[in-house]
Amino acid sequence: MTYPFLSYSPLALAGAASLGLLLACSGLGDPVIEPDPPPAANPSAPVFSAHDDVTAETGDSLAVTVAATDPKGLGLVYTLDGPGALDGSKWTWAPDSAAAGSNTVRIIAAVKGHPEWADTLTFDVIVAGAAAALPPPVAYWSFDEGSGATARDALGRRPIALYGNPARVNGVSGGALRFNGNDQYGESVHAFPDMTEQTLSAWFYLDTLTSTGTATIIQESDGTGGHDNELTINSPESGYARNLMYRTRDPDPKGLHFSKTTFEVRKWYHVAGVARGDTVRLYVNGTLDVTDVAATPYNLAGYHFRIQLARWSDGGFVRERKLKGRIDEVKLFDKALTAAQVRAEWNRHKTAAGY
Ligand SMILES: [Ca+2]
Ligand SMILES: [Ca+2]
Repeated sequence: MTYPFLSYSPLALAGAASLGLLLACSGLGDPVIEPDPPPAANPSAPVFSAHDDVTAETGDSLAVTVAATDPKGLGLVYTLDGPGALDGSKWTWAPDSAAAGSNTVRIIAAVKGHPEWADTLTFDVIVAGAAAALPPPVAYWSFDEGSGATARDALGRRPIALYGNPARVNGVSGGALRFNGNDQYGESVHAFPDMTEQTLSAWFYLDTLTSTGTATIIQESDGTGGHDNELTINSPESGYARNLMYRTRDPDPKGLHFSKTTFEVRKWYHVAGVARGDTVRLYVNGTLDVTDVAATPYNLAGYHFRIQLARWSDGGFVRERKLKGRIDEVKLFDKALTAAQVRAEWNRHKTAAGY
């Protein structure tokens, strides 16, 4: 008996709806005062699908089509609040240098004759370029002090003590540190802050390879095996390609992220590890290299040990991984930089880096 009931129920509903319409029509002559339903609840109102933020360089020509639904086929009118131009539902913009930074674009779709039936789509366009706006870092070691046994943090919170007197040399911007891969490294009693998003950005130059090959640029550990946060250059001597390893604080292998790009000695490179939610992106020389997506968000918080520079150490669990070469302009952000923002960091120093 259940089956016929279910089969006929749509017809029953349609009949009820038609009856309701007839009853409403029959009452047209009577004054009926009812409150307007909120626009979002109106089934005739359009609905935009979500749209991600957009990144661009100055000089790019952007074109984004953002059609909303038209549930009743009544026709939509699109209007724009923000930069660029709108032709129907197609938004275009060629940002110049004055637009560098974050720009809010708002597009409204309204039903013709019913402007109160509308939906609004908002997205951000981050424009890179010479004056691209990066968020403030939470730590920034420029190595521009010129002398002394401390690598100064521009934010003042996380100075790194230097051991073995690493050389002060020219970097991609001002000074850099050159480590001998033996007894020279940096260590801070301070740690990274807990983060929900992260970008670890650094420039490095390998002079030669050490006996084990693997060379850590910067690392912050948790005092026990695994679960560290680091940028390390792997090596064939240790069974890897000579690629970048960016680690989030997750158990292996979830925490391990490897670049496709491999590196040569005696060249400057820029690398960035970016984590936000369930997505990690690695960038090499301003270009997206790898995207890793996990089933659950990556971890960037937890128990912290000390920051290491040019070596790897996890308290009593020391593997060294000393770097023989140069490190410059190391920056830690508690934001996931956009592709355009990473590219801006690359563009800023690539000429001095020999590109
Ligand atoms: Ca520098
Ligand atoms: Ca650890």
